[in-house]
Amino acid sequence: MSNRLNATPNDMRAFWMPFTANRQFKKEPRMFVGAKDMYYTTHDGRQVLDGTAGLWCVNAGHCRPKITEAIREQAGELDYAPAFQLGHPKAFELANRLVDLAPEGMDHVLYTNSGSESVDTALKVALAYQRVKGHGSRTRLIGRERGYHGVNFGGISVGGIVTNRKMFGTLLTGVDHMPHTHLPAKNAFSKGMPEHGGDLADELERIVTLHDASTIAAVIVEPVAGSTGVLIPPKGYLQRLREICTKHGILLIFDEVITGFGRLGAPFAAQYFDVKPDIITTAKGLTNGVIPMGAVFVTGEIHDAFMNGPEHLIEFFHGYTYSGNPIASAAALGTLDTYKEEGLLTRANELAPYWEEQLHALRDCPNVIDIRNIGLIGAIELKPIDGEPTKRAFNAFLQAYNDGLLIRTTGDIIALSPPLIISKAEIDELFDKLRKVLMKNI
Ligand code: PXG
Ligand code: PLP
Repeated sequence: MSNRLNATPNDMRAFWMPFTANRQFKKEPRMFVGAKDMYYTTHDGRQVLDGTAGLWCVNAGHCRPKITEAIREQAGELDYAPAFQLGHPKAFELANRLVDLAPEGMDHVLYTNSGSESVDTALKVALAYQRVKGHGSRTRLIGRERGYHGVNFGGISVGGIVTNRKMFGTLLTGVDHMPHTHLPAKNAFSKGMPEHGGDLADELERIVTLHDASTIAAVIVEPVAGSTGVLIPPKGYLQRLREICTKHGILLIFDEVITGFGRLGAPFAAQYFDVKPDIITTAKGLTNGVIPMGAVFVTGEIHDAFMNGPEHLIEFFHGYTYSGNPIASAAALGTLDTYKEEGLLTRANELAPYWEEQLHALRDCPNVIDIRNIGLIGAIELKPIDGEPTKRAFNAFLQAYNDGLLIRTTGDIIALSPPLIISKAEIDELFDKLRKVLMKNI
């Protein structure tokens, strides 16, 4: 108890915490004070198995030496370089390394500092691209119900989570949404890609007919929706979206903030599903979550369309003070080295069958109404408590935390996405702990 008093600040009022039940938290704080590999250390000295890679970002596990060292060295050598009209070598080295990992033809990257910034950057690139190509009437953006694309205005406009949108006015105009693909009545307890719902991609055709293709710039989707409760694309769905976009001259943006950097067993979901978008947004796993950084990948065709006009003029009026920040770039290089040395970007492939088996073994636990998985992602959907939606899953989160396991919940869904270094023994530990939680009267 004395530890806890030492580690917990006396006054926690000033920090208005993000996406947090602030009053509940401040009455009963949950603090991490250390981390190594698969485990966090809490303020009261307990080890907590990281079942979520932080917030889907610590793909190589915690406090990895190559990353820590790269940051330390860079901080002592070049701390900051202006991002506009000046450069530093590591940002270029990193961009080359990144395009080598990306699907063929995605030859250029723009840097950001988060997934939300990556999304807004991608939407702006798409609109500006249509304009420089002489298609200035293509101003509409199409998202999807239950999509999560971060919290900035562009991202919540194309996003489809009501609570993230309803307080914030009219948002971007000219946005439409496709239906989501979550069909529990047909697909519950699917392993991998569900059988039913591929035809929902044809809803895009309907939207195109309604607005006319000449008004639509881009479609943005998460290949696997994470935040909104792990919605896995039905068989054929992403291929069909690609066909419709190509047919109508609409850009397809994959938001790979969660799926990027090995979560499914390939560097990007685009490769895993063998569907090539025109733009990919990333963040999180790019630096192992350690330093804020994102990257937006675009095709050579998109990039080259901007490289016109007098050479002394800026080609694209967009960028951040910290785009390609030296310490972030160094952290990303250390991360890519770690991924490469340990084969982490394909490791989820090896683990997926065992992961799937252990996850689906929870099917007999009380209140479990669906289980789904892909790559090293799992979701367990719980029956909501009557009149108190979200409470059962939140109770599970609190119980798991107390029992030494970090899980993530959204609505009444438990999402699991451990670091890609997890061992089979740690997978066993994760599901043993989770089973005990689910067996309690939560
Ligand atoms: N796009 C997608 C697909 C995301 O999942 C963002 C954009 C925004 O990224 P930033 O870096 O601005 O947060 C995300 C982020 C969760 C959870 O538990 C998911 C995210 C963030 C925090 C928690 O599901 N996704
Ligand atoms: N870069 C990174 C970060 C990787 O993880 C990998 C493969 O996992 C690669 C590059 C490709 O490396 P190699 O040419 O050794 O297969």
